[in-house]
Amino acid sequence: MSKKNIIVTGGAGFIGGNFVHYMLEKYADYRIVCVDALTYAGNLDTLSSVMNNPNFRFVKMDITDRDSIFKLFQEEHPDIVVNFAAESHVDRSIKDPGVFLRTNIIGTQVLMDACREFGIERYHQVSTDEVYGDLPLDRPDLFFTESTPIHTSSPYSASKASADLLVLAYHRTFKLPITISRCSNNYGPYHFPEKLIPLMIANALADKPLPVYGDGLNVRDWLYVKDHCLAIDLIIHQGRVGEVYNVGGHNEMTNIDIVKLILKALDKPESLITYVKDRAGHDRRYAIDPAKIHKELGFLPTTRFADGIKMTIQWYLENKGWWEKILSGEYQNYYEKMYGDL
Ligand code: NAD
Ligand code: TDX
Repeated sequence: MSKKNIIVTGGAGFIGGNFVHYMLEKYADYRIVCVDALTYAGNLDTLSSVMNNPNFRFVKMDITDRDSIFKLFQEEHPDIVVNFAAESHVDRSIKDPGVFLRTNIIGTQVLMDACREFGIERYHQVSTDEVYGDLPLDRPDLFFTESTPIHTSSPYSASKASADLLVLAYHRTFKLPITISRCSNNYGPYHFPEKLIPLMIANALADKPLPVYGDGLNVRDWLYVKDHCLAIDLIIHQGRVGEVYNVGGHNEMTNIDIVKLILKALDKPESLITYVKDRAGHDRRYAIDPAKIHKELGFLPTTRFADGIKMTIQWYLENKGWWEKILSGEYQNYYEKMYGDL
């Protein structure tokens, strides 16, 4: 495999951070340039072990800052761009949609304009299954395929879907060599503790109430983050230009079952479970049909949920410093606003 220079945006976040580690471990001769604005969700601690790696460069930069992004492309001439940078939390998009539109849509445009200007082998957009909206609980036979119509529920998913449409338009109109992946819910190390699994682990360890939205019966399709990294690795090297690939592993679980499993693993009582007001517009069920990526690229998840969740809980137990620092900082203001009356 020839040497590549890859710009990874959002690499100080959860999935982007895992992807940086994955790529540096797998490809000894690749150069990875991480571009991240270090918003509340970006954390340099996630990258501390690779900061001195000669194949790695970190650049603090906002993807909506056109001049700086163009200068960086001029300097780096990347072969591949993988865009993870995004505002990613649905609840925050309900409280304040503006920044979601700016980063998720305009940021995508800026990156693709830079790719057009300086040339690119591949621009990869990391999207989400949320662009398909949701499925009813009483139709377990239904799954999202790549041809399921876009039908978004939250400002977050609408911004991601808008970006996807823009990416497809740049391919058709400007022949930009793009691919898009739409993955189901990820879990694993470095997951910011505002999202379901790490939030429940952190609260259970602190004997705090576990806030479950609505009836707790909403279903998500969980994939271990390293398997998402593997899927993107396959797509950027072997995926067909212009194509969308769904990524998932057929692992549907209700929220309440996940919460109970975490409590059991940590030997904490179910009395900590507290049902709270439902999320506005709350999607009922996500379920990915991953047949295309399996058939075309041979993708199959390598980590079963039973193992992945154990490894994840263990990681949070062994890396308290990583998440306790977050809980003591700016995130705490958000938590107060979101769950203050608990
Ligand atoms: P995250 O919130 O943990 O990380 C996002 C990163 O992007 C942070 O490091 C943040 O600092 C950075 N960022 C935000 N705005 C920026 C800007 N304007 N310029 C530069 N950097 C900026 O998110 P995540 O969960 O790792 O998600 C990564 C991507 O994967 C997102 O595009 C998300 O839509 C998608 N996705 C996530 C999931 C999931 O389960 N978490 C599932 C499918 C798809
Ligand atoms: O406190 C909570 N209580 C609760 O019941 C939180 C934070 C969540 N939930 C529920 C809402 C969802 O049904 O748990 C489920 C998962 O919630 P999140 O972790 O917020 O994830 P979700 O909304 O499913 O979106 C995630 O997957 C798709 C990512 O955050 C997105 O970035 C990705 O696109």
